[in-house]
Amino acid sequence: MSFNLPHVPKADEILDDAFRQGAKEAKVRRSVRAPFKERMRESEEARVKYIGNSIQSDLRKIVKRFPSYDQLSPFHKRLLEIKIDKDNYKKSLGAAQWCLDNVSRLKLDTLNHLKEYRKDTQASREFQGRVSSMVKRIAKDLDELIEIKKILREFPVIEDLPTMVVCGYPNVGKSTFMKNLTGSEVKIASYPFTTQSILIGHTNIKYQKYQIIDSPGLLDRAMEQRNKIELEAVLAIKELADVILFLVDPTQDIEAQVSLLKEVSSSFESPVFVAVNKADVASKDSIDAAQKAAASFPSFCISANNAADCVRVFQSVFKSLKDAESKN
Ligand SMILES: Nc1nc2c(ncn2[C@@H]2O[C@H](COP(=O)(O)OP(=O)(O)O)[C@@H](O)[C@H]2O)c(=O)[nH]1
Ligand SMILES: [Mg+2]
Repeated sequence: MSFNLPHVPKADEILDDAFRQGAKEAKVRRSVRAPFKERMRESEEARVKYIGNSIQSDLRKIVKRFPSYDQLSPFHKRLLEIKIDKDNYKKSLGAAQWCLDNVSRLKLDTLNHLKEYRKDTQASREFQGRVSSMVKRIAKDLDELIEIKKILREFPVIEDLPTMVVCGYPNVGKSTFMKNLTGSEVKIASYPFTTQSILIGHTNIKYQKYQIIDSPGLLDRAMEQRNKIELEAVLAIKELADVILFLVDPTQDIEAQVSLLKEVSSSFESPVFVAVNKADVASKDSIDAAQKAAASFPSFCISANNAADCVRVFQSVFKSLKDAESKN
């Protein structure tokens, strides 16, 4: 999901724009040929209408185009919560809605009043005072939305698709696996608030589209080495993973890798599959040792350099998920 977020003006900017437009339109009406009172009324009517419309248009864009918190995916909710208080977000959007509703109502009331009591241009002045204070009342909320927009704008684009998260030590072949599975079409998106990024790829099997995610720097080292923000980012990934594929490189330290494997599997609820990689170069002994160490997980033996191996593993993993689902 990527968001099409509007420009969020500050309170002063909203008012300056609105009053400038109102003044411009009022001036045009004042100079037409008509009795003085009639001109004044029409001029003030135009002012009220244009001030109201301008404020309404700014606020409507905000209310319509910012996603409501509840509409966000669990992944995006998590990411958002790393940085901001969700209640603040709800409150700020609520404040914009409140202001929009009140300005709209007051505009209609004032226009009716001006129609009915033709001489009373005082109503226009009152309108201007009241909308000013309404917009000023939400100044802090607008500032908050300006900050939230910066965060939302950087959110990685994640689709609601069956998703495999690939993890394992550095250099075990995760990127190679993704590249061969997706035909090199891997997008890089950054996490907001961390220096880390996530790699997102897609592949199709029998008309179903799948998403594959690698998060270098996050799921390739021990949890205690991660700072709080990185841990939160790990939790966000947790929301995305329908299944985890943990790659083990038997030519590297197996014990350390299996310890990470256990950590990952205990912090995620999703099922974990293991692929012992680099079968083309690793010794038979080391492959056996890796498979034995990971014996409590369903495992494969592959060479990620070989695209057919990658596809086979991917298909078997999702097939066994489907089989498990239909049994339940
Ligand atoms: N021989 C061999 N090399 C592999 C295999 N898979 C990956 N590699 C190599 O291992 C290195 C690290 O791979 P990469 O995909 O970047 O690992 P990542 O850090 O886990 O993403 C690269 O030089 C790859 O070419 C494999 O199955 N066989
Ligand atoms: Mg990589």
